[in-house]
Amino acid sequence: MTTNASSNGKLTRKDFVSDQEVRWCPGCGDYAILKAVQSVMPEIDVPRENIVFVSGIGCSSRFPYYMNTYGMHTIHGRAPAIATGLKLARPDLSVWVVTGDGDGLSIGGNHLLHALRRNIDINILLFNNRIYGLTKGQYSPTSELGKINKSAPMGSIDRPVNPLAFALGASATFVARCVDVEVKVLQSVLQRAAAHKGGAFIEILQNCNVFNDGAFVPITDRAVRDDRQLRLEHGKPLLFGKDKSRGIRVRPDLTPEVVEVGDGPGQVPVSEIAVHDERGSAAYAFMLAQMDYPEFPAPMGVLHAVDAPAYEQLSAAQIAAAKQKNGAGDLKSLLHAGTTWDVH
Ligand SMILES: Cc1ncc(C[n+]2csc(CCOP(=O)(O)OP(=O)(O)O)c2C)c(N)n1
Ligand code: SF4
Repeated sequence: MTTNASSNGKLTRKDFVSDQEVRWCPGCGDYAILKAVQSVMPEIDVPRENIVFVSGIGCSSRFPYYMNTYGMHTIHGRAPAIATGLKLARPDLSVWVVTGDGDGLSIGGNHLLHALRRNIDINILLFNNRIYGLTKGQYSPTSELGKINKSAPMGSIDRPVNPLAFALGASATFVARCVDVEVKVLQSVLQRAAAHKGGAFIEILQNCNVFNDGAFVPITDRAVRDDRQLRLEHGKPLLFGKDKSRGIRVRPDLTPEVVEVGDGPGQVPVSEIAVHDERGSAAYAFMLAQMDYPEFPAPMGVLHAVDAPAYEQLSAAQIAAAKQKNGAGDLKSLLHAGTTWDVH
């Protein structure tokens, strides 16, 4: 890898573009995500040689080839485990996991769960296209009930996983959702994830225009997205719609309801609209995660961002304490400390 910074010494997006031919289908949402990630890398203030992208298997998992950083294209579903080991061994690295809904939530669900609950300081980007792209259109853990495709000719009877609720259920300390082509929001959330000390989970709604085209159009289409997305901003009321004329009121039992905002008859004053708190309870974040179109607008942005000790820090502190108590240790003498056998 060569460092070819621009004349003022600052890296630009182009410095993060690799020399590999991008092999995604024309029109795939992965291109927009790649561009957004490449643009954010110069901003995260980490030397390029300290950035690593780790992926599993899937179209999305080709990502590390296209980043001019270090990278590992590993085995199906195991990127979180590899990234965990890497971050433990080299806490100075900025480690990014790129995974698909199949890779991360099916075969890799267990690995994703443990990476999140441990709060290891890695950034996990889950590209959710609600289908298996690489293997040509089988249903995935996020496919909708009743979805008809190659592996469910009569419609899927699996209840889908909600990735945000999954991450919150694993006690993730940073949970967000973005859309592939809504680049500004995506970039700002990527920056927030990079700055977060602990595990960051971002679900990115990604269009697979070949096997599941338009899966998110009802909430991402430009003409309707203001009415169907709830853009979360810390400290701001949960308002939506082009003119912010609707909002979310939350009952004491955390049941949300959509209301018309205003001072007229049947309307609710803005003071009664819930104010977004990224640092709020997990129950509040779950409430947001469960909100879905058409009953509710779909929340976008950072749902939850709280502080907790990162796994690699706890691990390093424990190793230091053990060394102080017992000395540096000697692996060979440890291995030979008990009864040993020679196996022939
Ligand atoms: C152990 C193993 N099982 C199954 C597969 C086949 N396989 C490759 S990618 C994939 C799923 C890809 O879907 P997703 O993670 O959603 O990524 P996408 O291609 O949609 O980006 C599967 C089942 C494999 N490569 N290895
Ligand atoms: S199959 Fe779908 S997800 Fe894979 S590259 Fe093509 S459009 Fe993208």
